[in-house]
Amino acid sequence: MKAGLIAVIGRPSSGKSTLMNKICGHKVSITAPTPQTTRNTVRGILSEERGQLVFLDTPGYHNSDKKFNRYLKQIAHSTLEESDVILYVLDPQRLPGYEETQLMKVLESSTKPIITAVNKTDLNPPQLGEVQQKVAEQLPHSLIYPISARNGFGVRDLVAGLFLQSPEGEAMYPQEYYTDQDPEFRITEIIREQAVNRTREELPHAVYVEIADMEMQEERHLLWARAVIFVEKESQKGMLVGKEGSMIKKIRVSAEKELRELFPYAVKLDLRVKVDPKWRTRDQLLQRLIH
Ligand SMILES: Nc1nc2c(ncn2[C@@H]2O[C@H](COP(=O)(O)OP(=O)(O)OP(=O)(O)O)[C@@H](O)[C@H]2O)c(=O)[nH]1
Ligand SMILES: [Mg+2]
Repeated sequence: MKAGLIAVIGRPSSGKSTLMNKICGHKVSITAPTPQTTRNTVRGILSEERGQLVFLDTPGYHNSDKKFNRYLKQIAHSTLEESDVILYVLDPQRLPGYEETQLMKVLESSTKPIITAVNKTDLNPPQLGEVQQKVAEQLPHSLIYPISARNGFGVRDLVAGLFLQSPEGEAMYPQEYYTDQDPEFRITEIIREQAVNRTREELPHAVYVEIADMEMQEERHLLWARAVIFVEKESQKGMLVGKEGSMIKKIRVSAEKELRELFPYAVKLDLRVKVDPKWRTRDQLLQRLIH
């Protein structure tokens, strides 16, 4: 039996979370067109007769001096250390620039086997061949798979490659598990996904969701949760609440619908929006974001 811990690494928006969800067959990690959607390392699990692969979906690596980004970067590095195989995901819509090249240098310096997924082939990127060539030059030991996390092209072969590179071992999780996240974290993530995908540009990085209160109502077979969506500015609050509360209602209804699919019981949400200009720099909060 194989048992592999797979670190999913790549630049923001390369499609790491989409790919992990596709492989695990469930929505494990939230996705959005905006960069830096994933903030914590999220685990997704694939159990098969061949063995078990545990994926560590990491936040997109960003070469920046900002405090927030440093935290994210740190996770990418510590994840590399603890994994058996690196799954490097790359978006071939543009040729590797400075950040991509720097990232490849970090990967090349690691002793772990690397598998590269050149993603988004469904978009027929004209530079696909050139990108693959660059990867082959910079990561000479990596196997390269052109794939589409969106439509599943090439994903079976990629998974076979990951099993091959993984060591022998015992399963780390029971067969029926596909993630290790607790319900509280999943609820905050689904709310954040709705908030980020339903609003524009300015908002995605400014949103932080926290559960203020939660109660399992056994007799009604539902979980009730009050969640606070923190934003940095008053204007962002206005955007999230919407005209006469129309936006926050949309976010609530669609998050409840998503959560109904994820949990064996209904989830009823009470959403509040608060302004906290400092949430991003408060270390205590950041620590909680990471763990
Ligand atoms: N066309 C196409 N779009 C994709 C594919 N994979 C991912 N995307 C889109 O790319 C965007 C980013 O995807 P994510 O999975 O959130 O990317 P990520 O690498 O996890 O991003 P961060 O968490 O921010 O680092 C989303 O809009 C996805 O729908 C693909 O194979 N084809
Ligand atoms: Mg992600």
